[in-house]
Amino acid sequence: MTIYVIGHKNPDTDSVCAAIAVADLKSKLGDASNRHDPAGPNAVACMQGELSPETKFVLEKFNVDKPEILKEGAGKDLILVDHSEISQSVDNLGEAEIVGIVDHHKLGDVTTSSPVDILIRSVGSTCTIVKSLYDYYKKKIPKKIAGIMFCAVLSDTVIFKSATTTNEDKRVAKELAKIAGVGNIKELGMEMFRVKSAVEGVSAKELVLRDYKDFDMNGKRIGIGQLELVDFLAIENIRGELYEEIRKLKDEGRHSVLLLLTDIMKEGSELLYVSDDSSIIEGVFGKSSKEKGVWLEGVMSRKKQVVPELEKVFS
Ligand SMILES: [Mn+2]
Repeated sequence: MTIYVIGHKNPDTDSVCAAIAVADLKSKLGDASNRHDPAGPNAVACMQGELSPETKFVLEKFNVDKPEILKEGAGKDLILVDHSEISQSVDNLGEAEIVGIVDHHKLGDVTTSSPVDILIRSVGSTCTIVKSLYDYYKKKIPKKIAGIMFCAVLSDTVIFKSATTTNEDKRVAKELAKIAGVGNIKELGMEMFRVKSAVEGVSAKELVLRDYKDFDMNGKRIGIGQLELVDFLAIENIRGELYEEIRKLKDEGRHSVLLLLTDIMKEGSELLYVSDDSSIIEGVFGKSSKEKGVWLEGVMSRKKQVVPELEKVFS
C-alpha cells in the first residue's frame, strides 16, 4: 500500500518540505503506525504543482529530490499536510481515503469515512509539528531533511517576524539548524527571502499565483494571495499589472480577491483588493483607497491576521 503525502495547491516551502519529512517518517515507522497493513506503508511525498523559486533553492541547497506531482485524489490513501480545506486539496478528494492530517491552519472542511490520525496545532509552521512527531516516535531526522525543515520554519514564520511565531518554532529551528549543520540562522533566512523576492522576469500572473489560496467563506469564494518581499522597489512598476491579475481572478467567479504585498523589513503589508462589495473589505481593515491599495502596519500573516477577520464578516 502506498500512502501519498500531499500539501496544498500552489505549494510553498512548508507544504513541500513537510510532505517530504512526513513521508520519510511514515516510511520509517512502517507497521508501527499502520493498522491496515502489517508490511507497513510506503509513503511518497507529493506536491500539487511546480516548485516556487524559494523551495527550489531550499531543496537544491540541501540536495533533496523534489516530490512527484499529484493532482488527483480518487482511489488513493492520503496524508494531508499544511492544509485541511477541500478547495486547497487534490481533485476528487471525496473519492480518496484521508488517513492523516498534519497542519497548522484553522480546521478546514474535509471529512473522513474512517478513523484518522490528525495533529493540528497553532504553531508557525507544519514542519515545527513534524519535528515533534519525529521526537515522539523517537526517529532520527536525516541531516538534509532537517535542513529543509529548518528552512520551512524560517519561511513560514518570516524569520520569526510573523505574528504566528511561537517559542516552539524558535526552539525547533535551532535544533534543526544544529542537526543540519547550519551556522548562521538569520543569514540563510535572508538568502532565502532574497530568492523569494526576486520578481524579475516573472509575469504578474505568476507572482499573484505563487502563494495564492482560495477559501470558501459561507458559500463565497474568496482568493487571497501573498507576496513576501525584501524590498518594494522590485514591484513598484508592476502594481497595475498585479491589480489587473487579481481582477481577472475575481471575474472567474470569486466574491473577492486580495493580494498582500508584504514588506518583511518594514513588517507590514500593502493590500490590493477587488470585491463584489469593497465596503466589506474596507470595513475589515478600517481603510479604503481609490487606488485599491492600503498599507496595513504590522500585518504579515494571512492565516492569523487576514483570514479570521474575513471569516468573521462572511459568517
Ligand atoms: Mn505552512
